[in-house]
Amino acid sequence: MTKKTYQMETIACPSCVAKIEGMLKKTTGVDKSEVLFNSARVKVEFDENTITTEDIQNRIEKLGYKVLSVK
Ligand SMILES: [Cu+2]
Repeated sequence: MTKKTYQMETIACPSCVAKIEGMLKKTTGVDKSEVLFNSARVKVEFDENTITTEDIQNRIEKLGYKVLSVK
């Protein structure tokens, strides 16, 4: 399992949290995810053989949230 933290610009409201979490739950290869509203971070544990760091970033950005950095 790989663990990455995606730093977002902002997460505007709790429904954004639900939207991002819902998407990650449905994403094949993602094992665990946590969206931290206050720090605007998304923590993801995933199987790198199934999905890449960039794929996850693209999926988050497709929902309309800019990812500033990943670590
Ligand atoms: Cu929102």
